[in-house]
Amino acid sequence: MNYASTWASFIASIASYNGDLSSLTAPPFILSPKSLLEYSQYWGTNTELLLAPNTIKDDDGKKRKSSIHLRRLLAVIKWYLATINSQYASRTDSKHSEKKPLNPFLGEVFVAKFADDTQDHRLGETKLVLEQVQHHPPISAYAVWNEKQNTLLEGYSGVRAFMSATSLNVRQHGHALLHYRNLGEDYLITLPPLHLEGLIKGSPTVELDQKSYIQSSSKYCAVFEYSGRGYFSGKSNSFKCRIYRNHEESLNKYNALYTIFGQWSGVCFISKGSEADSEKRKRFFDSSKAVAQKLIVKPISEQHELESRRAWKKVADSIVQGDYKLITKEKSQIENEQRELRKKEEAKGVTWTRRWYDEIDYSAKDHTDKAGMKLFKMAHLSMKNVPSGILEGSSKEKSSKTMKHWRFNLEKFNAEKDIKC
Ligand code: 0T9
Repeated sequence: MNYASTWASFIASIASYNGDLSSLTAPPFILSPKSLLEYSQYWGTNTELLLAPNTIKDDDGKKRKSSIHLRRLLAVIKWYLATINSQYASRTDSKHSEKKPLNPFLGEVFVAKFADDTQDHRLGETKLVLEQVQHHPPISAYAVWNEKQNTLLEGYSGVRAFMSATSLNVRQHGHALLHYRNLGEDYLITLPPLHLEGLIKGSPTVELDQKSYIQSSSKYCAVFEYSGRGYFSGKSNSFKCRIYRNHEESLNKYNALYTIFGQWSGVCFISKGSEADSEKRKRFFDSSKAVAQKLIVKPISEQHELESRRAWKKVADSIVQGDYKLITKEKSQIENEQRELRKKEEAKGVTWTRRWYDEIDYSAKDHTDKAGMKLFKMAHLSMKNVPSGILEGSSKEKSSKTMKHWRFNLEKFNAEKDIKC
């Protein structure tokens, strides 16, 4: 079969797709040799911007009208724009085409460091700690930790995909929490829905949809609205972000202090008030120019057998070679090993121990994440296990009763003996 007809029959097969992406047998040229777990690394790519709020202090510069908390939120938004560009756009190859990642196994880990190539080493060491905490449905947990600046980004994400007539729609479960411990400031970040465009022509790209939120513990909040080609501006990756003093004011867009607008993968502008004012706008940020820190990963020969690139090496090599039989053989081996492990656990009545993450239950009185919970309450976001960014009281909330969320356990990570960044 030639390329075009293989692709056409693959597209036909996903039209009748049942909800479980791992069950799709995609042609080898659309397979990525990377594990989906690795995709969470991009939360830390723009390290310098992530750490920038730490340098916004009361005494910097002249007396300013805007509050220090507002200025920090604006800095967080710059980082957020850079990170979503890294996560959803600039990560892909020159053709900007998505490929189907490997389905991470339970207990798979990926650890690395972001290089600090500043002259004065002002950033300090930033560690990346990823762990697959659930296989079915899949959930990846992530942490980006900078000890010197006492700054931690932690979160988790699990995707659910639904096929429509022309695109693959994806909802994410999970969220991120950003802690600037020296500032005593925390942020809650929700994960936007997305869809894949260009499936039929064979070059799938991500477009973000609907809304997402950033809630600061200082009460300031930001509401993002995403749109693709031909909605707000005719450009792909368009967004509008309105900034409010607090959640209550965000219920009426005319309360917006500022509106940021443009492309999250490129240039965007800021204007005062609730509208995207193209006459009074100022340039705000250009994601395509954001500095990306290099990720330093240990050579495979030094990796533990649970580390992504070591565990998947044979599969990855066969994907690069495009050897379909070998891909299937190597993949089945990993899948069978996993099935055996689960059977043994079941027989012993035990479950897999998560290495560095704990599942916290927000419905338990004595849970240990009061700071995170406070942000959910401030933003009036649902704390239940529903898609990210669902508001409290929404009809979609009824689909879940539990409130379980994955949190990074720094003590466990520091006590780790076998797997080092
Ligand atoms: C979390 C990110 C996520 C993961 C990926 C949808 C997608 C899997 C999830 C949401 C990261 O923080 C950000 C970026 C890209 C998302 C992926 C893009 C993509 O195509 C895959 C899906 C599962 C597929 O592989 C579909 C197969 C397709 C390429 C061929 C039909």
